[in-house]
Amino acid sequence: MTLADSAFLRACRRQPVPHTPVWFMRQAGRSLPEYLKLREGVPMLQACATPDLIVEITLQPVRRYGIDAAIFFSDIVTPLKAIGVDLDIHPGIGPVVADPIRDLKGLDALRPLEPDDEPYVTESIQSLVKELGDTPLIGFAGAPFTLGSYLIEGGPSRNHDRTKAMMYGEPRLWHALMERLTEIVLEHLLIQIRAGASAIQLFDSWVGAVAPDDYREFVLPYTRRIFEGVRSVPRIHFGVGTGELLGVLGEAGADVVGVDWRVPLDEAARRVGPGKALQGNLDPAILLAPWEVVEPRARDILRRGRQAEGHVFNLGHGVLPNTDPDQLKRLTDLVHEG
Ligand code: 1CP
Repeated sequence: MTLADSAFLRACRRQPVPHTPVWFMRQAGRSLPEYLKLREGVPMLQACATPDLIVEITLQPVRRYGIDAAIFFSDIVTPLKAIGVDLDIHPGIGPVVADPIRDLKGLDALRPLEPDDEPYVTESIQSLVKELGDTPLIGFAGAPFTLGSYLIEGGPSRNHDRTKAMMYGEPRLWHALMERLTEIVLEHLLIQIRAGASAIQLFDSWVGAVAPDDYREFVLPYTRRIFEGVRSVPRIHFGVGTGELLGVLGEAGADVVGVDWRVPLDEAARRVGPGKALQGNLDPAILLAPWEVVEPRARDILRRGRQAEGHVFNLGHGVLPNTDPDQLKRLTDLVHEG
């Protein structure tokens, strides 16, 4: 097997596979004891700028589970930090922005990302590609809507009220913000691809808050431009609570559409339409139940996934921090055995 022939990249391209490939969102840096040990006393953003740590944390789940792809250890806000936005990641909370963007003046904080703003990204990916051999490395970025939500709200938010208030109430400001974020996200993905990432995932985690027509008007032009700009590798597009958006997400141009646990994969295939592979979609909370509960549900997902033109097994959202790593190992083995 070669990298280009790996089950993961083949499934993304909708080609026949020897077994269903599997990886887990947030597989790096959650429940693994070896991760927690490495991170002791190291703030998150410092870890994300330290190549030795990035490489080791990215490899940990690959060694432990034997999954079909690695995902670069970082966070969606690191390119914003790299251009000087005053933000931090608070343990147990998430990204917190010192000066939320609420007006045109606030946009000044968002200068373009230059190719050499993130030397630690390039260096880490170059080492990882050597270490990983035939295992693909997924690069990623947060999508403009989701990044915009942190910048506008100032931190995590339940309903994204201020974000939507800007989108509906100040559309010119909204579009100007989305334009700037689109260029930053695109450059961040290109930096990862140039360094050797063999696929990318765009996380639009919170875009499920938006109705389909509003998605078309306020979000789609930007996700479309991003996917057009990264045609050289398979592209995965993921959001949470996007059941009603699956059709319009299919129009954004990714090769693979991620599905959360709320819509069964056979139904998701129908909603997304032809010409796409799907990724998903076991509810991460099911892994907190005994294996006897997990097994039939995982098999059901494999069965429904066969209705899609390609299937990458994953969870419907990130691994929960209290997940027993042994459950993920058993799940990986089950998916591989088919
Ligand atoms: O997948 C991996 O294992 C790679 C590491 C990774 C990824 C892909 C991290 C490390 N963050 C992310 C993406 C990310 N970050 C997303 C998209 C994926 C998703 O929806 O889960 C989002 C929305 C964030 C923002 C973020 N960063 C949050 C969520 C806050 C909220 O709004 O609820 C949190 C808690 C963080 C911090 C973070 N990111 C990653 C780690 C290991 C941590 C915890 C760091 C710490 O507290 O020390």
